[in-house]
Amino acid sequence: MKLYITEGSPYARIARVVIIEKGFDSRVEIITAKTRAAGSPYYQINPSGRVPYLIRDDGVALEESQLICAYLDQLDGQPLFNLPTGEPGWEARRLEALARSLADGLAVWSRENARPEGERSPTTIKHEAARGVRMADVWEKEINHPWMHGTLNMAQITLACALGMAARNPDLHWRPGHPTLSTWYDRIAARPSLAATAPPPLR
Ligand SMILES: N[C@@H](CCC(=O)N[C@@H](CS)C(=O)NCC(=O)O)C(=O)O
Repeated sequence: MKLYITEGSPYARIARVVIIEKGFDSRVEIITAKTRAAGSPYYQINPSGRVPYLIRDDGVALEESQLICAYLDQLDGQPLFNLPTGEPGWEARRLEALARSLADGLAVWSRENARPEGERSPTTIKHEAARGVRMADVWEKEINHPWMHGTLNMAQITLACALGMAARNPDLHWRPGHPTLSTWYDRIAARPSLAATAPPPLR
């Protein structure tokens, strides 16, 4: 299989973490794509131009990190990330969605930062920065939820990849005022799958 990524994409990182956690490193070739560039050869491979993008062994290709992770997880018949039934399952989905909401906002902010200086929207950046603060406040409380502790799950991976975006955004400071979240993050960030996929700081 082939997984197209960019080093800074939190969504691609989620898929990469799952690949490592599943022990699929040798089954999936990781390829860095050139995204957001006119005429990129990557558009011949994935017309949407987005990452992550998984090309399965049978040639079928999948977009969307949640779909890619769900596919990879069931591949060996020993899923790691199945959800509990009933109310605990809804809690798990709620927390994953909340983590994804944080990632989505921070991704918009990063995208804005990546534009040429004269094309950046201060309004969008202000809006996403304020959303980021509100979401970090929410997570400072939610991080005590039992689903965010113990056996690794998709909500934990998604939140860790969202918070890890601070490495690529010099204006994102989610730690101050959020000591419980900071302690949680430091623990999960040390996990080999997360350490191996940490986004390199912007040059
Ligand atoms: N909902 C998608 C989001 C994927 C996404 O937005 N990827 C960004 C990188 S963080 C991308 O490929 N952007 C390239 C572009 O917009 O052309 C997922 O979960 O996979």
